[in-house]
Amino acid sequence: MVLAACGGGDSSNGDSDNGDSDNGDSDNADTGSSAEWLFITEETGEQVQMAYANEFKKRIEEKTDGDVTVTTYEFGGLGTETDNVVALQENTVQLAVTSPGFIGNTIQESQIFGLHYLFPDSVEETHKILNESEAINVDLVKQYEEIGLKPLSFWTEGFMMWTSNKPVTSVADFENFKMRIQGTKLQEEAWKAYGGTPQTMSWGDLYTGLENGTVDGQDNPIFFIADASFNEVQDYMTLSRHNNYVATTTVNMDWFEGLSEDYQQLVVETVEDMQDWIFEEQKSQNEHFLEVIKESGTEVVELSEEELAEFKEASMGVRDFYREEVSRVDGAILDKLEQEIEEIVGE
Ligand code: 6CS
Repeated sequence: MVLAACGGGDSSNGDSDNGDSDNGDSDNADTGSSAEWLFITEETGEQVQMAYANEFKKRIEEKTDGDVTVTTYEFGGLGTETDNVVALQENTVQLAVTSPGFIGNTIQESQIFGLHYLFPDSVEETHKILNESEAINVDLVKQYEEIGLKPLSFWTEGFMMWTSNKPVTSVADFENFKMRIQGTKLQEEAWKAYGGTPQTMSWGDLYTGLENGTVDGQDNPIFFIADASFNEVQDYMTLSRHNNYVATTTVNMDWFEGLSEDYQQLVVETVEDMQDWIFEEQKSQNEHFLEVIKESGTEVVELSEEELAEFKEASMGVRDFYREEVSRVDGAILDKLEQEIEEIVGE
């Protein structure tokens, strides 16, 4: 393997013919012959997940002096977000950025990230928790490994905010509010706890769904709301910070274990090094797009301490639902994570 810092190339968004590719199996890695690794995300253009995949591509291709080509695929390149999970399990792609809202029906425990107000009101502290938590990086990882997937890192795409066509600042405002969800039962329960009516929808259909009133609102990080132009069809964005959008860099386990030790180390090190890089990337995109939304005329609403407290209180019962109806380990991962969060926030 060559680890010289030269070469590299432009990102390709899934436009290569991968029919003849070998996927970096150990033989190729050992002999140094060329390999192609396919990397799928749930986003498009320069959105955070694609920025991540293209940065990973750049770093790997540079470090292997072009012996490995990483081909990145945008959302839709291989089907829906849930098709991405199947493609990863079947090794049709080797790497993916996955979200709990889509992989949560396959790995129940990952729905933990759908719990509102679980993480602190600081994206920096959330970054630290995602990097250091044993509950996440050891216990939750085991749940993925049981079905042949290996998460290499968990990282935030930023706070989630809800949008609407009327001000939504109290639990009562959610009564009969048709809220778009990605599709897990935890997400369903989370909005029902406020009196809302959750409705599953792919983000590819969401702009139209909001425009024609099939749904009344949605939640996402700021960069995504603006880049997908949801603000064009929503009058209000509430800085609800009810959740952090946690993305997971995930690989097919058999593929990863088939790589030479050098290549395994290269992948792990690159992903580790990218944790701070992606943190800064999401931060800058979210800051930039907040201004874009303000300028677009969509009203940005702050919640008072009292309003926030009402939502937090209403959300707490969903943790019991997670423990009793979702978790396969009786909520043990949540118990540990809550403790770790308390320790980190108290530092
Ligand atoms: O709302 C969604 O479904 C999309 N949101 C983000 C931030 N990334 C991908 C996902 O599919």
